[in-house]
Formats: sequence, C-alpha cells, structure tokens
Amino acid sequence: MSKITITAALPYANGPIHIGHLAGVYIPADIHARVQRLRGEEVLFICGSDEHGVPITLRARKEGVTSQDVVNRYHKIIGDSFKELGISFDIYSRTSNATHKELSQVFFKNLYEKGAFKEIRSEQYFDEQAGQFLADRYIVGTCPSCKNEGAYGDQCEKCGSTLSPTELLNPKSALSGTVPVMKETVNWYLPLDEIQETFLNEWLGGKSHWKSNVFGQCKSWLNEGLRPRAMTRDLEWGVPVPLEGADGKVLYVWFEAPIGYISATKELRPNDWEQWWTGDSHLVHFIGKDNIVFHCIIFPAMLYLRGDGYVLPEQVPANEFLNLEGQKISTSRNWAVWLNEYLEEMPNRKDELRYVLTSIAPETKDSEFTWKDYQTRVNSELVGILGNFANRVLVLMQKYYEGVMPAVGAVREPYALFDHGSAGDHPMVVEYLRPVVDLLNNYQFRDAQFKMMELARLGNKYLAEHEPWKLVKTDAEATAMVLSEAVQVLYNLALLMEPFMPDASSRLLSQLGVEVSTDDKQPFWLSGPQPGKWFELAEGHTLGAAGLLFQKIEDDVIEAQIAKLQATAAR
Ligand code: B3M
Ligand code: ZN
Repeated sequence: MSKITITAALPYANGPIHIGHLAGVYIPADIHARVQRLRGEEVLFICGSDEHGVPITLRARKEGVTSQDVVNRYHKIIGDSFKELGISFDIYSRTSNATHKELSQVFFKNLYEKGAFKEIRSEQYFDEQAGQFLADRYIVGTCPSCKNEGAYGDQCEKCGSTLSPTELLNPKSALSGTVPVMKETVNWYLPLDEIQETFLNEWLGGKSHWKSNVFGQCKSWLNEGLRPRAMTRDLEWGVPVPLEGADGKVLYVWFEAPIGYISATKELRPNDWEQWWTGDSHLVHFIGKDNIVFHCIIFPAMLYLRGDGYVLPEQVPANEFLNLEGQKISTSRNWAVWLNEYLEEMPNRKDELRYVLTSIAPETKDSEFTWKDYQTRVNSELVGILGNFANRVLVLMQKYYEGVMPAVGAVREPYALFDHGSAGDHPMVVEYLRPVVDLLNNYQFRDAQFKMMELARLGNKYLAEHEPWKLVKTDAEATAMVLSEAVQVLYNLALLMEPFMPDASSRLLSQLGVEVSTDDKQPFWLSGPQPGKWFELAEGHTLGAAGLLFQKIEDDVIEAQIAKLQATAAR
C-alpha cells in the first residue's frame, strides 16, 4: 500500500466552474483518485479555492465589493457544485485561510533563510494618486501592434499579443485614470536560470515518460532558457511577505497557491500531514495546459530548494483545452456551460455529464463540446447501449426466473460467451478488465471508458445473437446459460463503471441486488502480476428490481440550452 497525494488545480474563486475545467482537470483527477482508492492505496485527493491574484481584485473593484466578498461567494458556489457532481475530494480548502497563510509564510522564510532568493531592484509603474504600485493588469493603454486602446499591461485581448507594461503606448492607471510614474521597488526572485543548471535540466530530462504535450512544453521552456522570476509582488491582496520592511508586498500568487496543496493537507491531517509530502509518498498533479510551467518547473524548484525530504511530482497529466460549439470557452464573454447552472437545469444527469466529458476529454489535443453531441452520446450510448443492455437482462431475468439466478448445467457451445475451459488467465479479464486497468494506469481515461463501454456492446451483441426471448420456447437449459452469462457481464460492467459513473454504478449494483465492500472490490482493480478477477453471481442469488438506468434527452431540452448559450453570450 502506498500513500498517494493527488492534487487538482485550485480554481480561482473568481467565477464558477465550467465544463472545460471539468473535462481537463477535475473529472480525470476524480477517476484517478477513485481507482487508487478501489485498489486499496492510501489516497488524499486535495483541492481548494485559489483566492488571491489580481483578477479577483479587479472583479471586486468592478462590483464595488471587497476581494474577500468575491472569494467567499465563489468558494461556496464552486465547492457545492463539485460536491454535487460527485468529485470525491478529501478536502476542498481555500487559500485565504489562516493555515495557508502561515504555512506559505513558513515556506517562504525557509527558502529565504537558505539564501534561495535574489533581492532585485527594479522600476515599476506606480499610481501616485492611489499611492500604490500597479500590477500589469491595472495598467491600460494602446496596444503597440494593433493600436487597440483598451490593451492591458500583460496582454492585448484584441490581437492576443503578450505585452509588458512598458510596451503599452499612453499607459494609464486603471485605479485612478492618471498617468503612472516609474518608481523603484525591491522584490525577491527565484533565480530559475541557476536552478535550471543545478536541478531542473537533469530532473526534467528524466521525465520523458510523461505525456508528450507536458514533456514537450517543459523541454521548450528549458531550451529557451529560464529567467529569474519575482516571488513577491507590490500588492495588497495576498499573503503578506514575512520579512521586515516588506510592507505592502505579498507573495506571488503562483508561489503560494501550490503551497495551498500542502496547507490543505495540513488542515485535513494536522498530525501526519508531513508524511504525505515527504519520504516515499507519491505526488500527482492534475492541471490544464496553461498551468504546466508552474507545476513542472516553479513548484518542483521550490520543493527541491526546500529539501527536508519533500517529494517532487511523479506525474503531471495535464490536458489541453475544451472548446464549446466552435469557439474557445471564455469567462469574460460568458461563452461557457457553467457547472452550477447545468446541475440545476439538467437535474439527475450528473453521470451523463461525467460520461460525455470523459468521452471527449482533451487528453492529447484540444477537443470540442456541443450540445447535439452531448445528446447523441447520452441517447445512443448511455441509453441505447448501456442502459438498454442492463434493462433487457434484468427484465428477462424477472420474467423467466423471478429474478433468481438459475442453475446452469454444463457449458454448451455455441451459447458460451467465452472459453470456460481456458487454462490461462480468465479470457474476459484479458479481453476487457485488464485493458481498462492498463489504460487507466496510463492516464488514458477516455480510451479506458471506451473500453468499458465495449463490454456493454458485447453484452448487447451476445443477446441479439442468441435471442433468449425466442430460445426460452425451445431450450430451457440454453436460455439459463445465456441469461446467466449476460448477468455476469452486467455485474462486471457495473463494477467497471464505478470510477467513471459512480452513481449509475451503484444504482446498477443495487438493481443486481449486490453489495460489494471496497475490500472485496480490490482484486478487480489490481494490475501487474495479479491480473484482476472476473466476478460472478452464484446460482440462487436474488436480483433487485429492474429500473431505467438513464433517461433519453429530448430535442427541446437541447435546443433550450443552445438558445440560452447564444442569448447570454456577451458581445
Ligand atoms: N488558480 C487555476 C487556473 O490557472 C489556477 C491554478 C492554481 S493551482 C496551484 O485556472
Ligand atoms: Zn493588440
């Protein structure tokens, strides 16, 4: 048994969660956490709200409320909606709490005392009227490339160029509208150029087994050569820099936010939290592609400098982006399907969303969600294949055997589903169960779920081939064999569905009249030398009541969603 710390990127408490976040980060992370738990590993699945950073302060200003008000509101919305979707975090914490503030200050101090930082003086824009330094986002001006007059100090949203504040023409402060002046300030930098030589080149060089999109991005950062990066900022909202004379400065949000994983662990396990971050504990970060540099370069550099046996990430299975109806998902343009609204408007369809988003997960390249495709996948795959198979088997079992597993005589060809006399590993394990487990081990959630559905497809094909509803009139023995094989498929399918669709899995298990303890499920999920196990219900077992596993989605429901998306998009 190993300790595994699984983290999912801390969402900015600046807006609700949308389907892009779910497909890229939270659903794969949840599947992974569930599988590890099913295997009997000791898992902590950690997440929380990222409550600092400039966008939050901008939103607060725009709404005329405090930054704390903004994060309180979204922390609740986000946390509740994750819970409702069945994302099985062991803790959903937040970075504005005291534990986090203290721990990130301790972390900073520790690196400071080790001499890890370089103190660098620089000139930065300062708003004399407001009496404060201006974060890049707080400076607006004319874009040097496209002449857009509303460009920000870090980016022009019109032409997409990345900018630095000094490149802007006619810079103005977003706080007071006045022209900012240059003023000297001191900040503490991580000399990433040096850390690249002493640590990152070699450590990252050994990660060629990571996903190619992740490894490729790391390589290109290293090839370009890293530059020192400020770990403190002249800002008010954030964790204060714990040094004398550092008033008005806070820790860079990307310095303290990843420490949020550690402080959440401490909050959850005050007595043994360190064991999850040191020694032979395993660390896996689930993130989106825009977070790769922070999780594969900066945070590992911090953990390395910290020393004291701190672990480094073993895997960072970052995903690409999900688009929506032909366009990029955008919070500011309100082009998104928001989780909290989905849960309200599409009641009792949690597993449908999990299923569809896993089917189209942007694992290797950007992918796309459309409402029509969502409808098709639910209606033809979940209802048409999985639900239909389950329902046919369970209804026929009630009809012919009053739901009690019949006696099955000697195996008879051609009715057997597989070679029951096979000497080697169980044929169904080899064909279906192990491939699903192997794909999951390889972070290929999309293919794993597809392979799981193949078992349902097989079940349907098997029924169609042998037509037990006809066979029953001529051959009682063969009928018992066919239906009993079909029930066993359904039983294994119900188990296999659990990490992907936990609710539907438990509904199906109860329709099958079984309760399996977590311990008993273990052999199903093991990999390596122990190849997994094919589960069977014994003769005489009584099934539960049949019911519909999934409901068809009608056209008008989908049309209403498309119309809403168009109508509420900001222009
Ligand atoms: N708050 C999420 C984002 O970039 C960012 C992740 C922090 S993980 C420590 O959307
Ligand atoms: Zn521009």
